[in-house]
Amino acid sequence: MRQSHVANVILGIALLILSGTVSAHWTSDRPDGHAPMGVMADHVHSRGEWMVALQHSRMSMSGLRDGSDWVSPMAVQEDYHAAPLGMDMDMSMLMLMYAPSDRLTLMGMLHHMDSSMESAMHGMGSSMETSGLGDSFLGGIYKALDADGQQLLINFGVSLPTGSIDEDVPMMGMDMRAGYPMQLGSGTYDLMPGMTWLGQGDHWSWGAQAMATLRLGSNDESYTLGDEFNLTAWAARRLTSWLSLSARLEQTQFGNVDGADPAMNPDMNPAADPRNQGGDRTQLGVGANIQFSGALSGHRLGLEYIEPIRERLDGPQMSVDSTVVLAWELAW
Ligand SMILES: [Cu+2]
Repeated sequence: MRQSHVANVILGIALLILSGTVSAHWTSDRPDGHAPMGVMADHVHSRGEWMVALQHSRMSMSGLRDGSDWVSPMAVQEDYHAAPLGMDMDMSMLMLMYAPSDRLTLMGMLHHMDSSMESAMHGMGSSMETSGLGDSFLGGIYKALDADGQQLLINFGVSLPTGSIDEDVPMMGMDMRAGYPMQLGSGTYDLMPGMTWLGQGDHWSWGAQAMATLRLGSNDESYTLGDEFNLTAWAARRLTSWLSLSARLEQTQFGNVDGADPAMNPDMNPAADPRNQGGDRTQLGVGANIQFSGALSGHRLGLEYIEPIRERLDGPQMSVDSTVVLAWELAW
């Protein structure tokens, strides 16, 4: 499988860096002590420490792919009434972390979603919007190993179905159920197990994380979103005491919808077709982390820009152009 090649290359690079310089003890007290902002649950805190974070991300999509090939909206409208042209998904996140011990950090996340999608239908354009509370997350990070400038973390948690899955949008004078990507949540409790490996040298740091999203049962609209598997690896260079730059590779695999929402017409739009939701995507991210000191000690800012370098989509399905993640963090 192609993705295991990617994983091997990433691990190979990481091991090369590792064999060079390793500092005595891993510390989060440097700008690259937190992973690039697109990586969640990448670090633990010291006993009694709290952290709050606000994050905003925007994923922009345009164009349609079937497999890796582009498909025109005209061709899609031979099989569907409408063809999606593009979509923007804005996600705001509020996160709280607390460490009851040096080994265990607990975390919770709330999300707010804002999505808009443009479609072409019989030569006319239409747009729809959905907005509201997304799914929530409760979980933790357990520090299993901490030696030789490296840490091994065990991630665990559950995504709670607080996001709506019955968002309707007006279309041609009627209220119609918006497609799967426009819904605000999964509608199911989702287990999110994972593992994170971190390493640090004098000027470099690196890490890798594997994370799964496993959907339990089916939701109130009689379907289950596909499981997701995410593998990412990064390297960061500390340029000054307050600034680091990062590069990151990410491989994501996501399954098709099992079952179907009876309120959606799968012939209407590929976004409402349960067979057109799966695929896999390889992405490259570049980012910057800033750690403040003095009067602003405890504050951090981070920015990451992520772009696909390869997509294979069960299509026709909208292709991702880019994702931008901006975050502010405060620990005390
Ligand atoms: Cu934190």
